[in-house]
Formats: sequence, C-alpha cells, structure tokens
Amino acid sequence: MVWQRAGRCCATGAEMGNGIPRWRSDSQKSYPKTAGGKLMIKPFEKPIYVTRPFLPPLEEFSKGLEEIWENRWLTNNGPIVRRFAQELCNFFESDNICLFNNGTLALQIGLQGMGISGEVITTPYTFVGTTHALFWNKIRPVFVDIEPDYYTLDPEKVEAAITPWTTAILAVHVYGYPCKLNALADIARRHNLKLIYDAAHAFGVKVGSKSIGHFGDLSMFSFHATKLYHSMEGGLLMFKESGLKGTFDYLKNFGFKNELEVVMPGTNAKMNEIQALMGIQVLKYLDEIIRDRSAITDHYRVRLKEVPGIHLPPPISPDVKYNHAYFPIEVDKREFGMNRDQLYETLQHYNVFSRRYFYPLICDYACYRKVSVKDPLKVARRVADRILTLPIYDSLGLSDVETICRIIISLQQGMNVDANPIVKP
Ligand code: T4K
Repeated sequence: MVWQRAGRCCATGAEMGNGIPRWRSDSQKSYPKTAGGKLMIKPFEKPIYVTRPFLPPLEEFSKGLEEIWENRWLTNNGPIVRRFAQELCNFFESDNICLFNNGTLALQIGLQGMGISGEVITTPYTFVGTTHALFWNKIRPVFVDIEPDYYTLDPEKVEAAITPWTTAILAVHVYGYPCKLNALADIARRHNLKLIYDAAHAFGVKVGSKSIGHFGDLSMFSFHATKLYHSMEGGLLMFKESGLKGTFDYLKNFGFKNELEVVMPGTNAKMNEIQALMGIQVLKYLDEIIRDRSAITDHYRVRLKEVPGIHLPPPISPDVKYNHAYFPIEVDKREFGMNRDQLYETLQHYNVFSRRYFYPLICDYACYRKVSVKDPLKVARRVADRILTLPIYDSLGLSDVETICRIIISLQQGMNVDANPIVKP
C-alpha cells in the first residue's frame, strides 16, 4: 500500500520495515491520517497529562481521616504532622528538617531565616516559584547560564558572576538531576557564599548513599500534587545548621514563641493534618512509584534514542539513584521536521498533554524583564526553545508510553524540513 504525501509517495511502515506507518500531509491537517482522513494512530480516549498524582488506596486514606475526625485537630503542628516530620527525619537520616504548606513558602522562609540578602546567583531555567522566593526577600536574582546535559547551573558561569554583593548561590536540581555538587560547593567555600538548592523535583534522589538533601547549606523539596512524591501541597527544608530549626518554626507560625511572645514577623506557612496524612501514606509507596516511573523512562529512552531530532539527556551516573521525576526531550526542528511548539500542539490532537517545562526563561517573564542579565544565556535559551517534558507517572501504562512514542516517531517520519505548519483541526 502506498500513501500520498505532499509532493511525493511514501511506503507504509511495513514496507519501510519498521512497523511504523508513514503518513500523508496536506495543508489543512498536517498530522498523521489515513487516506480516509482519520488519524492513523488513534487519539487517546482520555487525556494523557504530563503527570497524575499517585493516590493511596481510598480505604487507607479514609482510615487516616477517621483518626483526624477523632482528634479534631486539623492544623498548627498536630499529631499527624509531628508523626510525618519524624518519618521524614528517618527517611533523610537527619533531624534538621522543617515542614511547610508548600515549597515556595518553604524556600522563601529558608532564605529569610538564613538572612540572605543582596545578590544571589541563580538559574533562569526553572519554575517561577524559585525566583519569587528571592523577590519576596528583596534579593536581586543574577541569572547565569546552565550546562547543556542536565540543565543545571553552570559552575563556571556562577564563578564569573560573583560580585561583592553576592551572598549565596541558588541552584536547582531541575527534573531531579543533581547539580554539579562538588564544583558548586567548591565555589561557595572559596567565596564564602551560602549554597542553597531548590530540590523541588528531587525527593528520593540519592548521590552515593546520601540523600541529595545532605548537600549544600539548605535544600527545599516540594510535595505538590504534580510531584512524584506529594502531600497534595507541601514543602520541606533540610539544612546543615541545626540552629536554624527554631527560626524556621517561628517564621512559619507568625513568629510565635508562646501564647504571649512574637519574636519575629513570621507568616503562616504551616502544613495541615490532611496534607501530612497524605504525605505519610504516599511515602509507603515511594519505591513502587519510582520503580514504575523508571520503567517508563527506560521505554522512552529505548524508543526515542535514535529518532532524528529528538535529543535525550545522557544516562545518569551510576552513582546517582534517580527518581524519574520528569522525562524531558529536546526537539531539533531541522532534524525532526517540526519545532517543539508544533510537536506540543500536534500531541494535543492525540489527547497527549506534554508541557514546556521550562519555557519561557524566568528573565523573560514580564515581572522579571527589568532585571539586567549580563550572561547571554546561550544554552538556557536554546534549551527553553526546544524542551518538551513527556507524560510520566506511576499509573501510566507502558502500552500508552509506546503509543506516545509511536506518535512521535511517525510524526518525524512524515515531516520534512519544509513541511507545512500545524493547523489545528
Ligand atoms: N521550584 C521548582 C523548581 C518547582 O518546579 C516548583 C513547583 C517550585 C519551586 C514551587 O513548589 P510548590 O510551591 O509548588 O510546592 C506545576 C506545579 O503547580 C508546581 O508545583 C510545579 N513546580 C510546576 C513545575 O508544575 P502547573 O501550573 O504546570 O501545574 P498544572 O496545574 O498545570 O498541573 C500539571 C498537570 O498535572 C495537569 O495538566 C494535570 C495534572 N494534575 C495536576 C494537579 C494539580 C493532576 O492530574 N492532578 C492535580 O491535582 O505547575
């Protein structure tokens, strides 16, 4: 069987010997179709999102709710929050942790409690909450470039950007990929800077035998519903200096020391009992969640590694226990035949909702456009224009992952550099 493709004939996939059908393009609907006008790979019946939260069995959660009903204690350091904190101390093998109602406030309070001020060198390639935490502390972000493999801060660029006003480095373990830990620690030590990690994506990541939270002066983990590990909303600080614990506890609870004393102008960033219950219950399944996600990563890697124009991050060092938080790919228009935005939109025709984490760069958002940026951010700009994070979550079946791969592969095979732009059906 032969399919007509704009200006030339294509054989079917079977004839091409790879089992993947070629497709016909026209200016109306340039996504894979049969001659009858239907999509050759059927769109998913239900939307496939970039992520879905893991949920514990409802009976387990209901049982926990019964305890909350019995206690009639909902927030303000209740018994379940205290139990959760203890479990996390065991998990991290550290007493220096503090729970919050979300990651953004955790980071904001972390910076405030450590007295960070002036300029902080940071990445423009992150979620906007990272930079907002600086803003709320009246700290000037100094954006420098990222490295091209894992998209984390480039230590050389950090060192070049240090000024007398620099007080800290705020790096992000983006997608759960560890930053250049040794190089950043070395710079921080030589220049007497605090080293702070936004580890929002990195729960469950280990380097050697240590949790990633043991690196640097402070790390923030997000327990938001979109994270592989979550407490619906939630955040955690892990820190080196044990004296900070008291300060963080004050800051998240209005600065109350006791009923009558307010020792600092804190805010309200407390975790509640239902969040803690979810956190405790999801923690029991963490290994399974990571195992399921790891199988998805493997499947994507095998199927996409040789697709022209799809670039994958290099395999992670064997020293790192990765959490498979995200599956980012870079799309090279010249080789793939579509640019990233075209692929993003075309996938939506198939009911696949990938995300452009992280585009645009933070310094390009209206609220940060006035921040002067000296670094040309060559890598970050290129990556932001090409990045696409594909669906990955524990309950996503491998057959669905395979279908997503087949869609991507067939799109690549059906498009060439001068293909028509996507027109939504
Ligand atoms: N630093 C970094 C590096 C971060 O990535 C983040 C947050 C933070 C700091 C701040 O931490 P938190 O203050 O959030 O704890 C999401 C999350 O809201 C945000 O937590 C996350 N990073 C960011 C990367 O992604 P959106 O606006 O893209 O999420 P949304 O609502 O579009 O959800 C994405 C998909 O997830 C949906 O299409 C469907 C699915 N979903 C989402 C929710 C909330 C569900 O299936 N169920 C759900 O309950 O920001």
